Amino acid sequence: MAPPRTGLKALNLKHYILAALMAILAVAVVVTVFSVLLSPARIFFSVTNPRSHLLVGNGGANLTFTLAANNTSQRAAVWYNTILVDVLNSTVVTPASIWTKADLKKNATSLMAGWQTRGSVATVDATVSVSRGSMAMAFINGADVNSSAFTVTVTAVARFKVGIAKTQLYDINVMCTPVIFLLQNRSGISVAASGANVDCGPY
Ligand SMILES: *[C@@H]1O[C@H](CO)[C@@H](O)[C@H](O)[C@H]1NC(C)=O
Ligand SMILES: *[C@@H]1O[C@H](CO)[C@@H](O)[C@H](O)[C@H]1NC(C)=O
Ligand SMILES: *[C@@H]1O[C@H](CO)[C@@H](O)[C@H](O)[C@H]1NC(C)=O
Ligand SMILES: *[C@@H]1O[C@H](CO)[C@@H](O)[C@H](O)[C@H]1NC(C)=O
Ligand SMILES: *[C@@H]1O[C@H](CO)[C@@H](O)[C@H](O)[C@H]1NC(C)=O
Ligand SMILES: *[C@@H]1O[C@H](CO)[C@@H](O)[C@H](O)[C@H]1NC(C)=O
Ligand SMILES: CC(=O)N[C@H]1CO[C@H](CO)[C@@H](O)[C@@H]1O
Repeated sequence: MAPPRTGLKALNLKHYILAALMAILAVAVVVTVFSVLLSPARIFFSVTNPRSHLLVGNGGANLTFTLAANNTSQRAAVWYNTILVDVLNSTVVTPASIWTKADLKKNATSLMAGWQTRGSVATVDATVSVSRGSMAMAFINGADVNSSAFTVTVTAVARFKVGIAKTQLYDINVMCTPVIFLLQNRSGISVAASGANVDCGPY
């Protein structure tokens, strides 16, 4: 009975060594994957279709745009825990800048609906209501919305996923400027064009 037992022991030992080696390899692979991956998992935000409508009822205006996020990573999916979007009444962030929070239209196909797959572009529609008489009216500042340039900021918290491995939460802060919310209508003038799309960058 002794020899088979020895054989078994030897076999077990081999298994242990193999298992240990594989564990080390697996850890090495995971570490490499993450250190190489985290920087390429870059998300490029842009403001598309910026436009404004004057409101007849209250003399204010609605600023609308679509925020697009291009996940250029070929390996990592991204999930947004929170996304906050603000519009500033200037192209620079100064103490005099007026900030207004944009409402994001969340639905089953928007940017915030779930995991954004690798190498894909996802969008969410945003609206800012500027009403006459409020501080927010300083946005328009008596000037033509056509010629006023604004800044959109995006503050997000996101998690990345490679295979089944998920990362911790990361902060994303980008600024898109100058954004011109091209006026769509005034006194019966109806304009189809939107302002130019604007790429966002870190700030
Ligand atoms: C303006 O925006 C508000 C809130 O975002 C919305 O309820 C309203 O319907 C919009 N009005 C027009 C004319 O687009
Ligand atoms: C997203 O990024 C990729 C890679 O840089 C690029 O080829 C593609 O055109 C971008 N998509 C959009 C809609 O900008
Ligand atoms: C933004 O609003 C503030 C406060 O009303 C004002 O002082 C400033 O001039 C405005 N900026 C622009 C570019 O209109
Ligand atoms: C959902 O949101 C996306 C992006 O904001 C928009 O393109 C789409 O039309 C919306 N779908 C519905 C059903 O509202
Ligand atoms: C705003 O700009 C558009 C495009 O240049 C133009 O067609 C439109 O008449 C302008 N609106 C006003 C009120 O000037
Ligand atoms: C501009 O368009 C909005 C929404 O389409 C509408 O509610 C508003 O009455 C229009 N304003 C003028 C001056 O035509
Ligand atoms: C719209 C958009 O997301 N464009 C970006 C796509 O990714 C490249 C880099 O891979 C950027 O240069 C673009 O600005």
